[in-house]
Amino acid sequence: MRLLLIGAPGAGKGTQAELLAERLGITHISSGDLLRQHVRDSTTLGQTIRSYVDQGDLVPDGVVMDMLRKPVVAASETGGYVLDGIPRNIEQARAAYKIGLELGMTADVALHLEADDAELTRRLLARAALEHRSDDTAEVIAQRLALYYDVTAPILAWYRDRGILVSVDAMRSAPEVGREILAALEAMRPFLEDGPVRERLPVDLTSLGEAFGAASTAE
Ligand code: B4P
Repeated sequence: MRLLLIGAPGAGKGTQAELLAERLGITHISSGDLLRQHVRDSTTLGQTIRSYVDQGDLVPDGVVMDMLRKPVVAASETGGYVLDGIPRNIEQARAAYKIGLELGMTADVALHLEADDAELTRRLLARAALEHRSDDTAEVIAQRLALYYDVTAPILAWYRDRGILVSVDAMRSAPEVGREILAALEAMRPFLEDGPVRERLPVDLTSLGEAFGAASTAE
């Protein structure tokens, strides 16, 4: 299973990616973690990266895409990946597709996590109190959200046209969102294994929250 996670900052990409990687036995690749590791290691590249991340700007595409190939190659050993944070714009979407084609590992599903701005901001400010990430300040969060709508959200249409987009209501608790994603992937599995990509239709689960979450309480 090869998955992409797309969502605004705070939508739960990192949270769901961890859960999916564990449940499906696939490799979690997080662009944010890879970038922050460079900053922590104080590499020359890390100093450049820091200036972008701290201001809530996107790190240049070349830097991000150069980091991607090695972990995707490594992921072939686990039989799949969940890519969290890439792509962030159409250039990255095309570049990731190209790398996937070269390695025979293009994404099966692009999962779109949907949540409103008030909830996104609330979550990121709550995380700021715990983790002190340099980019979780009110001002930088506003900049990251604006950038998401400006350059990231438009790529959803590209995945919708390719027939691999699945949209999920991410306003509920993390376990509920995770359960819904896993149920959707399970239902799609035979189709993913056998069906030609071009014949797939986009799936929108955002209005099915009650059906998936109503009977369960947060874990
Ligand atoms: P990321 O590390 O990707 O950070 P993020 O967008 O904030 O998402 P994250 O995965 O951390 O948060 P999540 O929603 O899981 O990027 C950081 C920066 O790196 C970017 O701003 C950019 O500068 C750079 N960057 C990364 N990728 C790049 C790329 N491809 N190109 C260029 N630059 C790039 O969780 C947020 C909080 O919400 C957590 O505290 C979590 O516990 C909580 N939460 C999650 N789900 C919840 C739920 N359902 N209910 C309640 N709380 C929930």
